Amino acid sequence: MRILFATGNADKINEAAQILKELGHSVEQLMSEAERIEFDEPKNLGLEGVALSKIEQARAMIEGTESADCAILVEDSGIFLDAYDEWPGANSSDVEQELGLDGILDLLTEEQDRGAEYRAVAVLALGERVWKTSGVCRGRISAEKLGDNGFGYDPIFIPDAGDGRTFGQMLAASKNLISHRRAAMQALAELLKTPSK
Ligand code: ITT
Repeated sequence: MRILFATGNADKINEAAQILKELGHSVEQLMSEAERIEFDEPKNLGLEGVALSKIEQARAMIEGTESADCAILVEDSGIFLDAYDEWPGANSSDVEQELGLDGILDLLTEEQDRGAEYRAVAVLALGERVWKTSGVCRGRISAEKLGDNGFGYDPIFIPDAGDGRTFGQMLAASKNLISHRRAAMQALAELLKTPSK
């Protein structure tokens, strides 16, 4: 299936495209950089609320255009720190920009719980049909920034399913085998095999 991903985050597109390609789907960005619109993101509704809101906005945007018959994908994701009652969650992007990864590391003292997880909610719409899935990747926050790969919080996130390195130290192909995005996209690909809503 040809899937148009409504996102301004090129890293998310690359990861989703790599994962979904293996599962028989192609992924392209819905709008070019020039056409890019800022989605209204009701972050107080959490990842799922934001994703459902974004899919409605994306659907309204393509109505009457040549993309109207295509499958549209949105995904909202974030990191949740055990020590901070699931913060920053849906606000991960803003918090990353405001504090930086050094600021996040400064918030975690040696005694504090370093457990964390990435979560992703993916929503795909095709005509009137809508599919929703989610994925989680458990791990912990490292003591220092390590590695330049990936994006966002990857240099400070050590996945439990890995070998002790941060996502920032891992190749994209290795991250994509165990990430929250992999889990959400794989579940989506499974659902697309069935006609369920
Ligand atoms: P769109 O809303 O345009 O899709 P965005 O980057 O703003 O792009 P989100 O609102 O879903 O996307 O915010 C996701 C943020 O969560 C992202 O900017 C990172 O800070 C963090 N994040 C999510 N998945 C991540 C991953 O795989 N690796 C590192 N950081 C991630």
